[in-house]
Amino acid sequence: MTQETALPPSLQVEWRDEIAILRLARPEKRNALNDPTVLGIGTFFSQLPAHVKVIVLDAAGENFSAGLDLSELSECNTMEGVMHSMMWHRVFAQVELGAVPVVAVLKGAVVGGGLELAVSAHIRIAERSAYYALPEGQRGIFVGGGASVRVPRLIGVARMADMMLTGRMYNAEEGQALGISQYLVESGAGLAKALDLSARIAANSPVTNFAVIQALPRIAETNPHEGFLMEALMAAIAQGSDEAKSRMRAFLEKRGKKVTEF
Ligand code: 1HE
Repeated sequence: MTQETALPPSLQVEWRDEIAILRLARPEKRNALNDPTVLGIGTFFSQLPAHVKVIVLDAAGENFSAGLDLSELSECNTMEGVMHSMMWHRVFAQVELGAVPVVAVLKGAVVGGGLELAVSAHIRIAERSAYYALPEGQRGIFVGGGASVRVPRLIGVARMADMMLTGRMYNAEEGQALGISQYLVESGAGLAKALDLSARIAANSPVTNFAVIQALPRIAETNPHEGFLMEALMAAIAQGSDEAKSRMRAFLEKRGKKVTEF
């Protein structure tokens, strides 16, 4: 596949067997997200080769992303504004509810639309330089890339409201304590950690990874009545797979790893 030729210069891809690294590559503009970049992320996710099992979302330079490219804020009318926001929603839904798990490496500015992209990933590794902000409040706009849905899942409505109303920022340590990131590493160590975790994720059964990214968030947000049924159906599908059977047999025959050895 010649996917890289279809992507804008603000995106780079590195293929490492089962792991694909998608890198925001516009450091001179702090990886601000212009339309070609957002659409390019969508193109990347929609053309993912079947052998790829994990995506690492990385960024060139010192910052993950300074959010929406403010130079592109044109005088669009209301409907164009709605459609633009929905374009971001579509692309970030491809990140969150695509075929494979996504591991994001966060550093420096993770702000506005940059935070919206980050929270669409499944695992977030923060380097100590990372900081989080939603400056939409101060710019006279509102979030439009899914933050009102995904950020409160992690930190609650009250904290997000505080970020937007007062311009409050959280540093990497605070973000880790609040649950924005699942891992906190030294500056420069994020990609290595992401590749290490990605190798573990790639070693899982694809059915389990599918269930975790597709079924788990839906079950968690639906009413328990339907959630329990969805869980039971997903559990039966996973257990019935050949891969699950051979993994369980391997453990019972002392060939599989113990939990403490993973
Ligand atoms: C940009 C952008 C951008 C930098 N759009 N060009 N996002 C924001 O409100 C954040 C705006 N950016 C900043 O506050 C700062 O750039 C940073 C704190 C992130 C980094 O500061 P610094 O000192 O490292 O860089 P800089 O000198 O401010 O910026 C370097 C260049 O990047 C400069 O361009 P240059 O041509 O003068 O070199 C900046 O103009 C450019 N740049 N950030 C465009 N965001 C779907 S709705 C989502 C809504 C939002 O995301 S709103 C939040 C927007």
